[in-house]
Amino acid sequence: MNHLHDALFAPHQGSDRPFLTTPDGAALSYGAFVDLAARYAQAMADAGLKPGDRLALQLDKSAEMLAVIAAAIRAGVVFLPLNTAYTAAEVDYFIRDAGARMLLADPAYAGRLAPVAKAAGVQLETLAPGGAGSFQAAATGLPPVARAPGDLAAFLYTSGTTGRSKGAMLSHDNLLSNARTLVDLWRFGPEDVLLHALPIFHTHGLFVATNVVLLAGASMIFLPKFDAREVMRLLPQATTMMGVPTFYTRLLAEPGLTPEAARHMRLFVSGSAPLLAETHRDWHVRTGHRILERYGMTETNMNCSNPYEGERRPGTVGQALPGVEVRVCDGTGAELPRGEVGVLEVRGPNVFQGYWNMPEKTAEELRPDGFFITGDLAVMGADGYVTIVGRAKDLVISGGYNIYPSEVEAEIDALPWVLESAVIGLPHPDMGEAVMAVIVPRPGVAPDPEGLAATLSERLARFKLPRAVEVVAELPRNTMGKVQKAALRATHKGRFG
Ligand code: MCA
Ligand code: AMP
Repeated sequence: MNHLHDALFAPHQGSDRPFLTTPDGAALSYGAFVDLAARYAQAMADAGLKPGDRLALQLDKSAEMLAVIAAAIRAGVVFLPLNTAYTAAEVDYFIRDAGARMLLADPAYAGRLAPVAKAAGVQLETLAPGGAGSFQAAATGLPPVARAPGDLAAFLYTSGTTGRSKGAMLSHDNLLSNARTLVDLWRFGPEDVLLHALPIFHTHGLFVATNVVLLAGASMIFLPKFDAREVMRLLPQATTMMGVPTFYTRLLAEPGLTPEAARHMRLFVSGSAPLLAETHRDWHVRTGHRILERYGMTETNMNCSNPYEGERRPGTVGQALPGVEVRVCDGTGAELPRGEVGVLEVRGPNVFQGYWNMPEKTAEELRPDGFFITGDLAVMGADGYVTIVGRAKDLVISGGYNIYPSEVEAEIDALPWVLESAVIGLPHPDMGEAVMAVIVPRPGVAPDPEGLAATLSERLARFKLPRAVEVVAELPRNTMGKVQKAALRATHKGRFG
């Protein structure tokens, strides 16, 4: 048996039913998808990839990318999907840390990735829609390789508040158990058509959206990226959509968003960042639908959800999923009474297996009793509804992407004109939060705030770049000498409107 393959892919073998359609109307059947995955799996084996080897992917969103992921699962190869915005310097870290054997990239990225792949001793291959690229499906398929529920399926990299990015190890059952719960809870079935506009290198677009579709035998309209007009055009053909809050705020700006336009829809899901209660209410007024907000993390998949039937309470992330335990604790892991604010901890079959090659980091965040410390500050009501009220971790979430201030500060501090810096997240009408850098220049060296973004973009993905920069004489500090980011956020809070 291959735990994930048997549940997600095997039932669809030979099926003519549509798995996905693209905006131009082209359709890929489930049978063709499973067949392609089997042949990519054979190509992986032919290339020398063995069960347990790591395969890094920096690919534009496509059906082929999904087939490669299905192939890795079939072949027992551990895949690590990487944001296409990552620079060569960022990819360099991931392929070395994961000990990747192969890096499969879009041809457009191969040029910049070739030097880092070579230096790291990682085989670089290209994949392109339509079968172009050096990595080609084999003529025949590989039989599924046996994988137990606890075997590793994927590494997803996530940063901590300090230090290096960590590879969260997710097992076959972490992914499958969560997808099963969501299909059930959100009532997904074969008649559903999911409008898929999320990227597929993160949990939301890949493990939540795609795995739920596969498990339910539903189909999806697969958009290369989110585009409000395109979503409006295709909405009448869909029954469900999953998105980050920015999707919903941008769609609210579309005059065509009416109950009529959303008539075929049965469910809108939001997550990855806080959905303002105001957006929830505006959406209801405009469409007649109440957005279902849920809460998750890379390390845990989904933890909490508002109900399908019952009250979808604006500003809350609902209750713990069936089979998942959540508790609000003080810093020691002692549970606090309902109504008190503390750190949210989670336990269940969804919780990851630890960080790759980082036993100390794993021990810091996973308690001996199996609870994972999320770093999110929350309060739980008497009825179990959870409200996320803040973050104990220094993290900015912009348009659903995580940006770790410590990583951006380290790059800024390395510049010759900078003495020190503080990177903060400020409210932003479109992205929820956006990044600002407050910089103290080195005495006697001319500051160059205008050139900052261009310099940083050589090393950092563009979504991490500060959208505002302020040069100051000194940073506010408390008596312990620690930079007071809350004070900085208060000073600059209106910066992005
Ligand atoms: C793009 N840019 C951004 C972001 N996206 N800047 C800050 N934050 C962002 N999220 C920058 C680009 O670098 C570019 O800058 C400029 O904005 C325009 O780029 P474009 O690609 O056109 O942007 P967009 O199409 O407007 O994208 C915004 C977006 C997208 C639709 C909100 O970021 C998106 O699809 N986000 C979803 C992220 C997601 O799936 N998160 C789930 C993570 P320049 O001009 O300088 O080059 S999983 C997770 O968090 C957990 C597990 C969970 O609970 O789900
Ligand atoms: P990631 O590291 O990409 O998995 O991001 C996980 C983080 O996203 C969580 O720890 C939360 O801070 C945040 N998050 C996800 N869903 C929600 C939500 N519905 N409301 C508030 N924050 C959320």
